[in-house]
Amino acid sequence: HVAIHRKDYRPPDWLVPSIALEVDLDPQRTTVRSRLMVTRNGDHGRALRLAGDELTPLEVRVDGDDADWVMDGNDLVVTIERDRAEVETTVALVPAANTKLMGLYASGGILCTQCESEGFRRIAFHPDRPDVLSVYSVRMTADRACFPVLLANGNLVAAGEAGGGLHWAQWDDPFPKPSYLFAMVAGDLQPNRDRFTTMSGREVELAIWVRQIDLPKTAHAMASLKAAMRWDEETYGREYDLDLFNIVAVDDFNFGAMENKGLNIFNSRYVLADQDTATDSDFDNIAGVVAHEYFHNWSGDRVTCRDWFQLSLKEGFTVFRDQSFSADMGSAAVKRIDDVRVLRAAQFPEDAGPLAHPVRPETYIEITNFYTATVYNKGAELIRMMRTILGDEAYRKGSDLYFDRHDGQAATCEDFVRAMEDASGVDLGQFRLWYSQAGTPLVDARLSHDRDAATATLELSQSIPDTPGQTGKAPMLLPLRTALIGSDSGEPIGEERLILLGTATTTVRFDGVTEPPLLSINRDFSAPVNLRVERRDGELERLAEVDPDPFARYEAGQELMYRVLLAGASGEAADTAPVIAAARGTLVSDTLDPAFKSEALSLPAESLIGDRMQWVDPEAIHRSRDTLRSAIGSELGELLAAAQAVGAAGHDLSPKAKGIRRLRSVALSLMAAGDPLRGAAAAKAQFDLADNMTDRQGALLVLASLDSPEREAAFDAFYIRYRDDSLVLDKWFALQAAAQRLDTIEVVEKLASHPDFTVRNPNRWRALVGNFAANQWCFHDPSGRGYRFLADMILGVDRINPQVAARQVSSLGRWRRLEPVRAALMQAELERIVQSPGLSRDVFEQASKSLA
Ligand code: HT7
Ligand code: ZN
Repeated sequence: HVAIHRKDYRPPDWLVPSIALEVDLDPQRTTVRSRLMVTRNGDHGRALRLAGDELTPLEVRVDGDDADWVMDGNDLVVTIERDRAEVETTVALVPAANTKLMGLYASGGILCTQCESEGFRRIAFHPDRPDVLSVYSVRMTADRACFPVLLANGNLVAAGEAGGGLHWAQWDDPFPKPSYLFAMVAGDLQPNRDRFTTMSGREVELAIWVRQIDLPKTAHAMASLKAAMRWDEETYGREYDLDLFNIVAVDDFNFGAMENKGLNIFNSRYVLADQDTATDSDFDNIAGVVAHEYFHNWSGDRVTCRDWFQLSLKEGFTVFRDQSFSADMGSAAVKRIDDVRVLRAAQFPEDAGPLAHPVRPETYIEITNFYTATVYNKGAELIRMMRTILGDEAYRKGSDLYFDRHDGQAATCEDFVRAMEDASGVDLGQFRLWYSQAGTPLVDARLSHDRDAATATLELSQSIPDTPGQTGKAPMLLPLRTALIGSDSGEPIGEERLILLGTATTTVRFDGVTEPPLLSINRDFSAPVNLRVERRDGELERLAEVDPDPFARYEAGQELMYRVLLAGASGEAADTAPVIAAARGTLVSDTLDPAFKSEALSLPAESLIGDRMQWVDPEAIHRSRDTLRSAIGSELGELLAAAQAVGAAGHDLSPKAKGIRRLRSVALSLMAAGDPLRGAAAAKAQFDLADNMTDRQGALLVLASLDSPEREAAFDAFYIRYRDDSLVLDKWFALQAAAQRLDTIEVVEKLASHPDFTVRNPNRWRALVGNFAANQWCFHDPSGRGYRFLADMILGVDRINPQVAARQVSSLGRWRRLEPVRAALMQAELERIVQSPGLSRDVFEQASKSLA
C-alpha cells in the first residue's frame, strides 16, 4: 500500500477542458463512452495517465483512431504526440454488483453515483484529481419503465425516446468542475417541487426526488433548503448560480450526503422526516446537512480543492457555515454546546490517539480515511477562531475576497488564510500552525487577586502534546475570550477581553478588581483546547449560577459533575451536594430556557470521563456515573417528574417546543435512575401517549436500560409499528445496541443474525455496530467479547464495503489507555484484522496505524 505525500504535489501533466459522456444505463451492464478533450499542461513529453478502478477498456481511441496505449496497474497510459487531442474510451460496468457504493451503483432500484473522492475512476478512465476541471455534457439512456427519471449535473438540454422502451436525456453543466462533483441518477422517483427567487431576482427551480411513498416526508428538507439559500445570500453574499437545484434521496449511502454540482445526492436519513418517524434532532440534522451540501455550492464547487490534503478548505469552512446557519435558526448557545460536545467526543480522542493528524494532513494511504472529525470539526474551529480574531466585518471581507479571488479555481488552505490576512491586515503567520500541528493544546490558567491594589493577575501557559510523527511543537495562537465576574455581586467586572495567547507562558493583568473575581475563560469555547484552571472553593458553583456566557455557565456545571465523577471512578468519596444544588437551581430557574436546562442536566458521557483519566476503567466509570445519576434522581425526583410531565404538541417544531421535549426525556432518564419503578411507569406512559418520535424514542431509550416488563412490550410495539420503515427500524437496532445492560453484548450478537439486519446497508450496519462500539461499558466487557464481535463485523463488511469497515476501526484504537487485560484483548483483535487475507487498503491503514 503506497503512501501519498502532500510535499509531492505537482500540477497535472494534462488538462481536460471538456468531457462528453454517453451512458447506456442498465443495472446488469452499463456502458460508458467517454470523450475527453485533453490539452498538454506545460512543456513536457509525458504520456497521458488516466486512473481506473476495476475498469477494463473495451476501446481506446485518440482523435478517432486506434490509440497507442498500455495498462500500468489500474492506470490507462496513452501516448499522445499532439498538444491537444480527443481521447475516447469505452468501458462496461455492473452497477448491481457494486457493493462499495462508490462509482455507479444501485440502491433500491435507483441507479446513482458517488464520486468523491476517487469514485469517478470507477465510471470512466480519467485523471480523477480535483485540480482537473472540465465542462461536462452527459447523454443518459435507460429503460423508461424502470428509470423514468434521468438526472445529471447542470441543465436538461434535450430528451427523447430511443426505441425499444428506452429513453434518453442530455444534461450540460456550464460550470467547469472536478470529476468528484460529477453525478447521475436514474430511477422511478417523484419530485417535491418548489421555487426560489435569488437576491438578484433569478428564479431557481428546486426539486427533491424520492420514492412516491416518501413524498410527504420531504417538506422539512425543502423548507431547510430555502432557508439555507436565503441565509447564504444574507450572511455571505452568495447567490445560487444554476436555474435548477436537485436533491435525490437514496437508502444506501456511505456518508451523509454529497454536494455534486446542481444534483446533491443524500442518504435518505438526511432528507425524510415527519412527526411520527423523526426526532427533533433528526429534523435538526436534516436542516444542517441540507444547508451544508447547499453551502458547498460556493465553498467546494465554485472554489474547490487543489488536492485532497486541502480537504478541510471546503469541509472545515462548510461545517463552520452550517453550524452558523443552525445557530441562527435556533438557540445559538445550545447549538454551540452541542457542537463542542461532538468535537470533544469525536475529535479530541482522535487528536490524542494513534490516528491523530493535522487539519491539513501530510500523508495518507487511502484518502477516504481522512474524512475525519479533525478535518471537518477541528477544521471548522479554525475558521471560527479566524473570525474571532479578525472580527465579523473583516472576516466577511476575507470570505468575499477568497470567493472572488479563487472563483473557478482549485485552491489551498493557504489561499484561504492569505485572503483573510489580505482583507484584514492581520498577520496570521503563527495561526497557520493550527493547520500543520496535530494534537489538542493544553492550557493551564491560574488567577490571583490583590484586593489592596484592586488588580487580578491571570497566569496562562500552553503545551501541545506529541502525536504520531510530531514532537516538540511550537506554541500556537489561542484566542481566549475571558471575563472576570465578581463573586459577591455576580456582576461582570469590566468588559470581556480577547486574550491572544501566542507564547508558552504569559501573564495578563486586570485592573479595577475590587471584589474576589471568578474566572470565566474560553467563553463560547473560543479555542478548541483542553483547559486546566486552578479554582477556588465555591468558584465553579458560583459560575454555574451567574456566568452570563451560556457556554461558560454550562461548562462550570459540567466541571462540578466531573469532580464527583472522577473521584467516584477512582474509588474516592465525593460530595454530590454542589452538583445537586446546581441541578436544582437549573430545574427551578424561570430565566433559563428548557433546551439549556436539558444540556445543563446532562452528565458527561462515559467516554468523556475516561478521556480525563490516566487509565480508563470502564466499569468504575460506569458505576460512578450511575451513582451520581441516581443521587440526582432521588434527591430531585419531584422536580424531575414535573419537568417530565410537560410536553409540547408533536407538530410544533419551534425551538421552544423542541427544548421542552428534550428536557422531558433528560428529566425522565434521571428520574428513572433515582427510582427505576416509577421511571419505568413514566417512560411507558410517555411512550404510549407520544404523538411524536422525540418523546417515543426518549422513552424507549430509558426503558432500554431498565429491567422491567414495560421494556419488552415497548420494543415489540415499536418493531411491529415500524418494521417496514427502514429509517425507524435503524432506531430499533440502535437503541438496543446503546442499552446499558449486562446482556447487551448477547442481544447485539443475536441482532446481527436478525432477518432485518444487513451488512449491505451502511445505516443499518452503523445502527447496530456503531452504537454498540460507542456503548463504552458494554463494548469493554472484560471478557473481550465486545472487541471480538466488532472485529468480526469489520472483517465481514470489509469484503463488501471497505469505507464502512474502516470508519469503525478507531473504536479498537483506544487500547493504550485501557487497563492491561482489556488492552491486550483489543490489540489481539487489531492484530487479527491486520493479518486477515484480502484486507482492504482502507482497513489496513486504520488498523496498522492503530497498532503502531
Ligand atoms: N463531501 C462529501 C463527502 C462524501 C464522501 C467521501 C467519501 C466517500 C463517500 C462520500 N460521500 C460524501 C460529504 C460532505 O458534504 O462533507
Ligand atoms: Zn462537506
